[in-house]
Amino acid sequence: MSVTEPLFDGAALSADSPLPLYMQLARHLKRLISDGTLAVEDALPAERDLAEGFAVSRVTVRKAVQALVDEGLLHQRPRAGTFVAKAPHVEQPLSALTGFSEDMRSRGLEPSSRWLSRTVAPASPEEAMVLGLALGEKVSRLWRLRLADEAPMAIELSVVPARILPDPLLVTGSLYDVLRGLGYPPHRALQRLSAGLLNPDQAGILHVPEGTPALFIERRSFLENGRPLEFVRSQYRGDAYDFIVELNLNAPPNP
Ligand code: 16G
Repeated sequence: MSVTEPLFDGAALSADSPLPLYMQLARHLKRLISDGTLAVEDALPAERDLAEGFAVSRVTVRKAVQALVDEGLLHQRPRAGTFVAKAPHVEQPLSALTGFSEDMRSRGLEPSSRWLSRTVAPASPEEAMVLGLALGEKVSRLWRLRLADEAPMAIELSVVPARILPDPLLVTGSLYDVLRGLGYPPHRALQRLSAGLLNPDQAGILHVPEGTPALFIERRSFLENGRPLEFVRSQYRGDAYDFIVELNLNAPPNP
């Protein structure tokens, strides 16, 4: 499908803005992807039409499109054009305790993260209860957008006792690698999955339309000695993930 009319919004770009025109155009196209005007696999109009429609140069259009290709939001097919990219589709077994980075690498996808925030602060009553902390004890909170091959996959808020992870800045790539390096490898986890719809903020961060179905996952991980290690709340794009469970006859009941 090809989209034209609602795309060319004369007010979207302003010569008075301090933001370069190509960034304004990229931001506008991003918004059209987030609000569903441009859906997955929609073709972008030709470079020439975009340049005319927005009254900018073709170089500006090229730079804006390239920025979105680099972010994984658009992809280009030789001789066919530029299309809204689909998130990679991942099938994830629920029985293995692995981290996002290793999961993506094992599928040949390059994991990355964008920080939404990272703080050290006293645990909330809920965090203190889940992580078995005394009131006032500190936690490191890592709120990240997780990407695979530059495509947004999930939003994840990981909370770890500060006495285990004193500084979230230690985490530049994989949290689990850092925890293992500090001598705190995750040993066991409990996970709760539920279905839901992304709120406008979450949808904006994941670059999908508001109300897109998602999987909400809570994970509590423990050390070998049974002490709580992390409490994670995440929202996974429903179109990007299948979670697979193996069922065995006569398996022992859950603890
Ligand atoms: C996964 C885990 C999350 C963990 C993260 C570590 C689920 C639902 N969650 O996303 O609990 O904190 O991996 O990933 O699987 P990292 O080592 O790449 O930072």
